[in-house]
Amino acid sequence: MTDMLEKILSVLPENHPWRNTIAWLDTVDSTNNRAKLLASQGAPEGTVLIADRQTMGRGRLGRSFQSPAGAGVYLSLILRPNCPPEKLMHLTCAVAVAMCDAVEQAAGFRPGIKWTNDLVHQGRKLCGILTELSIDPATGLAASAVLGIGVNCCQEGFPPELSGIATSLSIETGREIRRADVAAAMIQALYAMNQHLMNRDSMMTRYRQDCVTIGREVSLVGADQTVRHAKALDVDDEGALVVAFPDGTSAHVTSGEVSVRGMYGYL
Ligand code: BT5
Repeated sequence: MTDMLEKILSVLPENHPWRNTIAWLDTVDSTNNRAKLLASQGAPEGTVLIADRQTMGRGRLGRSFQSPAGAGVYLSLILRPNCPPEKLMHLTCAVAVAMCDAVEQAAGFRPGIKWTNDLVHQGRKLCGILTELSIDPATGLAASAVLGIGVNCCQEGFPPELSGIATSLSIETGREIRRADVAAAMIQALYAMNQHLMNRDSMMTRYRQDCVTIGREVSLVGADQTVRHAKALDVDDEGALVVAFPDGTSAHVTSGEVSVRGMYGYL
């Protein structure tokens, strides 16, 4: 499988600054687990791990991300922000916009973003993002950020539990998708995002343009599984969803507090 790495490098520009810090893994429990370990051992910014398959691909809040062999790009990137974590509230949103750029580049269509971190097309999910920060206890700064992204590329179908909610780039385009093209586009989009990461306002403006949740009636599912109905009005500059409740009150809710479901389905 090292020829996958060769294929990715053959698509990346020859002078790309992260060329020498990309690794391809045949099987791993989770590229985010491996990247967090490497980050704790001092791996530099721009370290990229890509796996053919994950045995324990992770989503948020203990959920899993199905990562079968040969089907997707399962990628984790290490950044070294070294800034107060409050300055990174928009990071997951910035990654989502970058992944819209990457999909557009590699597959020729621009997906939407289901708040906060799912890329969707025609109402189905084709990419999930899991961002994990590590804070240096001595300085209180974010010593590393591991950005984990899974993109469904070549699946022609999904197991029953995902068949109503998941899709892939090949299903959506009706053509063969080369994972190396997708991976290279992701790396380039993430590099560009990192260059402009502190330009929060323009990142969030782009996020709002891609976010398909704004304007919808949604169900907010709390950690305790309580459900509240609301209308999604906007996304604030820190990535929180601004919602209005039927009683006329409004709130800014974060992805740590609630998940969003559509009133009549996944979106
Ligand atoms: C996510 O969580 O969608 C974040 C997924 C991040 C995966 C990447 S892969 C590389 C890196 N290494 C890791 O271990 N993780 C990252 P969440 O929003 O919690 O969504 C999880 C839910 O998505 C599950 O409960 C399923 O309903 C659904 N799901 C699982 N696998 C899927 C898939 N392959 N495609 C679409 N939906 C999926």
